[in-house]
Amino acid sequence: MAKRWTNKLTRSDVTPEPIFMNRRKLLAGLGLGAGAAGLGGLTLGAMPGAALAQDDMALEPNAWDEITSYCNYYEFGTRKDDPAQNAHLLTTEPWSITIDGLVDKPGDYALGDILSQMTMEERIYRFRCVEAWSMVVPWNGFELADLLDMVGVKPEAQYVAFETVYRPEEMPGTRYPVLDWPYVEGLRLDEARNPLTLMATGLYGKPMPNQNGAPIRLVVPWKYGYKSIKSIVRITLTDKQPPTSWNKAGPSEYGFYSNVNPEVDHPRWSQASERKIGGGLFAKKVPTLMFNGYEEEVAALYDGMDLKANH
Ligand SMILES: Nc1nc2c(c(=O)[nH]1)N[C@H]1C(S)=C(S)[C@@H](COP(=O)(O)O)O[C@H]1N2
Ligand SMILES: [Mo]
Repeated sequence: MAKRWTNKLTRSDVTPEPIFMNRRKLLAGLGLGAGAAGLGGLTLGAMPGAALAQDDMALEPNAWDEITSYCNYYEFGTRKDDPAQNAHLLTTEPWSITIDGLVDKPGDYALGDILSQMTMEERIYRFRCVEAWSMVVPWNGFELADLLDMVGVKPEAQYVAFETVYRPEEMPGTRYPVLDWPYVEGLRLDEARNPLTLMATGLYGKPMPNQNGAPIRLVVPWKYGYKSIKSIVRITLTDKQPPTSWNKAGPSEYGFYSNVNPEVDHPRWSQASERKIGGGLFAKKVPTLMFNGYEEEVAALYDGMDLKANH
């Protein structure tokens, strides 16, 4: 299969130094104090510092250590370093994905059988968390559209729902009701079929580390990071908009679409700029780009839509 989308990223310097930021305030709002949820770390608001021009958003991938040590994977804890500490507990072999709902060929598909039919690519994508930090990640994976074609999507299908594996015995973070487990996410079918939408199985040409969502996760680079659901065990085609974990946890703060948009602030913080992980605490505050820099590729999906109402 031909490569249908090409990166337009160029290189600039990025130096390593992780920072810590979490959703302590939201958790506090849910009645989960830092102690109750086992939280730690420092909550940083927008930091001072000159915003760089958008040309400086030209990108070099973050270091392996940055990508694999500064993670959000709440099933393994809410601190950024918890997943790297705890995710080794997750068994990722054997692995299969149940694909069901409005498809021609529903079933439990062994991951190896899926991969043998997919075209693997490297995609260097910007990755923008709703918490206003960002990285650049060299993913390995295949287009979700190819998997959907493999199983055959029925004409009535309008949405794709995803579910993360839920194994309390392997996931110490699920002792806490931070989210309603299992973690679930969803996309509109046309978003799922967009060539940018990736099912990722690796980083830097190596198998996906557990903390980053082994053995297979979604990557939707124009949306806030929480849409990129990890360790997927179920994909369901449906004609109804599926529930999503962060929307259930905070409906006024996290919508279904969750497109990166510098003009639509989070109710409690600005989304106009972001801190690049690896830039150091007081450097590299950069303006956030519409659709995280993928406007050309995805803006047409939302023609005529009120992006504030549909945040
Ligand atoms: N199952 C699951 N998927 C998840 C999350 C999570 O807590 N659980 N966190 C999300 C959030 S908020 C972000 S920013 C990204 C982080 O991906 P990374 O740790 O590989 O950078 O994963 C997303 N996918
Ligand atoms: Mo995130």
